[in-house]
Amino acid sequence: MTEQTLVLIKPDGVARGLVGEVLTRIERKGLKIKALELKNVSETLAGEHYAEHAERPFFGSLIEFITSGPVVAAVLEGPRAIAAFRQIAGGTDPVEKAVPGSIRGDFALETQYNLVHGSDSPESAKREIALWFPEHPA
Ligand code: RTP
Ligand code: MG
Repeated sequence: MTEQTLVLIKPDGVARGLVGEVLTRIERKGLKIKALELKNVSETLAGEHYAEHAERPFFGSLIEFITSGPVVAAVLEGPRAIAAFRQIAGGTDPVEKAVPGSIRGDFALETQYNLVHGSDSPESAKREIALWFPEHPA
């Protein structure tokens, strides 16, 4: 089933010059880029994006990090796009969970600085696409 997912290359990925690397892996996997933009992230947008984590102890530093520099936001489309992107991203902890060969497994060391975000469900994808790309057709 064709799906869309919202992907972010977080500030660490942009700052480290890994945008091309991540987009190459997305395209090689077969996922189609439907929207793509470099964006500065306001605290409001960051807070809405990570609203599910508002009560977590790491929320403050997560918001500080995600607003620390530009991110690349993208809408990807393809069969099982949500799971497919999370597969190539790797698990949240880039050492304990992400396997070598995944984006996080290959390029990240710390959970906070794990380079990419991908929506985790169809409901999250719909909400996040509307948040990051209000003009994008539903
Ligand atoms: P994301 O939402 O960014 O795609 O990552 P995820 O689904 O793999 O992980 P999630 O549980 O949603 O956590 C969101 C982001 O918060 C940071 N985090 N820090 N210090 C910590 O223990 C911790 N736990 C999570 C990470 O940047 C994670 O990607
Ligand atoms: Mg998440």
